Amino acid sequence: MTQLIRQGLNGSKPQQRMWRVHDMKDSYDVVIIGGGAHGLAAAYYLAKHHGITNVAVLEKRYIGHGGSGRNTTIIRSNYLTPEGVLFYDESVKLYQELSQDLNFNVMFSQRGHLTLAHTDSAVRTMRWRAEVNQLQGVDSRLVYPDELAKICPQLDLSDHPRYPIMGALFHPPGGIIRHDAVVWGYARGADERGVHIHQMTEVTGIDVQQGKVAGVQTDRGYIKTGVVLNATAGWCTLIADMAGVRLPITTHPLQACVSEPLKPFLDVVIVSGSLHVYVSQSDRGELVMGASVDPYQSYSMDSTLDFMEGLSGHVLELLPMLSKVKILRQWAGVCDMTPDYSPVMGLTPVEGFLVDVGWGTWGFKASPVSGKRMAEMIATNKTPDLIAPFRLSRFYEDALVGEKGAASVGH
Ligand code: PYC
Repeated sequence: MTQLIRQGLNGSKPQQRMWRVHDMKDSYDVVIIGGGAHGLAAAYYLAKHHGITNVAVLEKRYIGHGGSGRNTTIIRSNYLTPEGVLFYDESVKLYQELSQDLNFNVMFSQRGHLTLAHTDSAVRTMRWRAEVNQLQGVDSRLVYPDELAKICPQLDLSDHPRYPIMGALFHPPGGIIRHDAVVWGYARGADERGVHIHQMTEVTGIDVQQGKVAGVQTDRGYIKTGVVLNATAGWCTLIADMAGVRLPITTHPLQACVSEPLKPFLDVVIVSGSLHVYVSQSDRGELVMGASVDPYQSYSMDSTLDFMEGLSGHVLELLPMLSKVKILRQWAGVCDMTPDYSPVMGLTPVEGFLVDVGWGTWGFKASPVSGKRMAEMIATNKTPDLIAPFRLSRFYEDALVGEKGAASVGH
């Protein structure tokens, strides 16, 4: 800060930019489509772990313009399936080291995560999740109102609400992070190692010849490449269509909002599947709140009054003392929903066309692990065990990874 003020006063040159602008080359070893946390993480780990640096990340707008800059920053690994728990656990561990790894503060606050249960069947699901989590070595347990009152005294634990709280899954390693910092940190780390980040560069076609990727057409010219990674989340089916690959994915808007800043009072993340809400307090004091995806398919990133009214009513059932708090802003992103609420990662029928998609409302928290494992897959040409359950072919093999019970809210 002092340095910034000094530079402002004496007119000296600003610090070096965090990532540079390059001319686009005619050819790259790997082209990653999508400059969100997933695409940038894959580029970073390709360069850092595998020495593959002739890589382009193509982003049609600015980096982090999609889900990475629009999510509600929750990190957790308290999933329902063993496959999901192991996968997200690696992500939490990578997030724990990320500030040091990137030499950039991503402000990961492991303040604990509560998934509330308001019905007998929700208590049963929380117990089930706790058992699966513990078997995989992940810290999660079922807590009842007496303990909940100590963890989060602000909650209305009385029998006044329509759906009184009966218990919760408590996951101490869960928390929140600064999502933009994750994007910027990965971008800087990838750029430092030689990756080219091309913003405002839209992919308009994928050149497939004899079943193999041969190149990518963009609005700035043609790039020759043998490997394309589709990391475009809500827009992933549009990109896959260009390669002739069909994905079992539909795109839905997901809305969120923040309140005016309040003095710090909430030091845990609260989620209620039955009420379809999640709330946390950011380091700036704003309450960050969201709900489930909109119940219609759309690429619209407009926000609606309907969402705001529904969300407010549900948040007030949990935290009635917020009734006078004002909303500062609201926004929307688009989510690539899969039938089993798990991602789709790895090979497709087109050689050289890989996917890191199907991230629905659970994608940001997987950025490090998906980046690391997709980079490993590109470098070794082998599917890492950790992501094998998420292969595209599971939809033809009757091997779905049913994760709906652990999606943060009811969809
Ligand atoms: O899965 O934790 C989650 C989540 C939070 C917001 C949307 N999804």
